[in-house]
Amino acid sequence: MTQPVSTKRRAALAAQVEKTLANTPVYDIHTHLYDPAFGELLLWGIDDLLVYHYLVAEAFRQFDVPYDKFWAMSKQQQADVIWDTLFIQHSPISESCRGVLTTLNRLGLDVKKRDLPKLRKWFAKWNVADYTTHVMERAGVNRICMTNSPFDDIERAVWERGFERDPRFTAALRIDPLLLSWSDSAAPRLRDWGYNVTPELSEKTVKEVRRFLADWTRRIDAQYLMVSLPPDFIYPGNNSCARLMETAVLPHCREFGLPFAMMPGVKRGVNPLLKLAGDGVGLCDTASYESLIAAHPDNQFLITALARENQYSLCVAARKFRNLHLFGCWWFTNIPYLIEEMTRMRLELIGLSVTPQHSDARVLDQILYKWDHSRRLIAKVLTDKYADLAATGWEPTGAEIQRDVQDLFGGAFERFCGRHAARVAHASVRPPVKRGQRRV
Ligand code: RAT
Ligand code: ZN
Repeated sequence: MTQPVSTKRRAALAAQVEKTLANTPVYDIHTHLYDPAFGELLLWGIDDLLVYHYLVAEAFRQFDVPYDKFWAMSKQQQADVIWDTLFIQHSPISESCRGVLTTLNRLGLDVKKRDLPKLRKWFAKWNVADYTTHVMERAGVNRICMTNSPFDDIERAVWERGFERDPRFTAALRIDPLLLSWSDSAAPRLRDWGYNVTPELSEKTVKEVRRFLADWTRRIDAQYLMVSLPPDFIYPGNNSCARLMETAVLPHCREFGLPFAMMPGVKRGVNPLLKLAGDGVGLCDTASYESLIAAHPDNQFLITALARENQYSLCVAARKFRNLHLFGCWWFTNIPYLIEEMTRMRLELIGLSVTPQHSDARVLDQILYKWDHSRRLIAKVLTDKYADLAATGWEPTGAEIQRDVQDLFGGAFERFCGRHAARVAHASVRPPVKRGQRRV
């Protein structure tokens, strides 16, 4: 048997990994944050931290406030009752509650006093531009990918007006309504916006959908397209979602050299009374995703699944398809217990060709806790893996550790995206095929 590394060597490795992780900036590839030019759409500060929907769901378990009464309150009143319920009446040990405290701690605030009005005063002195820089620097995040939906009226108006982009914020084109409620919602909206579509997916309609996707891809400079999918999504399938994917979305992604991100397993509105906090989870059919990916070898796919039980089969799928890149511990899986499990399983099954985490932050300040907690867990798993290598005599060098961490924090993702773009470029410089001749 190989001999485990000495305690001293292990401690040295752990220190080196932790230092490297702490000093390597992250490209946060999926968030709900916005370029500050979007004004009020970019949420930040203590009240937004407290009314985060992850906390809302937990607070409703503890208090008796009727749903409608809670929703009728101002943001500050909601924050007050959540603070009282989850932080004062009980110890705030859930991951979302702990996250608020880590955030405050990383901002240099004293959480011991449990003084909400004083915390509010501290936030009130900031302006959004300085605060964004401050938080990103402290969180060690140098780029943030937004989630951008043309179907959101407030957001769409900002894009249409135009603004100067902050280069730290990249964009992703979110198309849930297009794929999930085509005939009753998306089709009429596209018509209103001047796209000549009908609810039936005729050739002309598909062409117009592609024109819509092209316009928005260019307008926002999308890095990828994305959709969240219900557990019952199946492929192949005779439904508008699968058909639109095949005829419009995937050809569009090929044309523009962009990956298509799928987030399977969300059951929207399990408890509609909880609004944004009311979504649940379900198992997805991994075989359908394998069929979709197998049928489209010239597309690049990003996947993060919501159900814990889907993670293993997705890792196996990723071993089969180089055009599949797994990312993040999404939403309910973003808890230490599962981040550690998923990261360990992914590294053991697919090595470093993965993006182990994204923040999904909805409030800017949350990147402080989400990356603090994840860095700690990724460090733990990586240290174990390097110690296993060292036990064979393969001593990882500082430069190798640095390279690996850069890959995990955005490098592998960018290479994956670039690989497709390179293929598109390669395809476009191929000499045209003469009539009657077959492309080989
Ligand atoms: O994690 C969340 O905040 C969820 O509400 C969802 O937005 C999810 O991340 C999504 O992108 O659909
Ligand atoms: Zn999200």
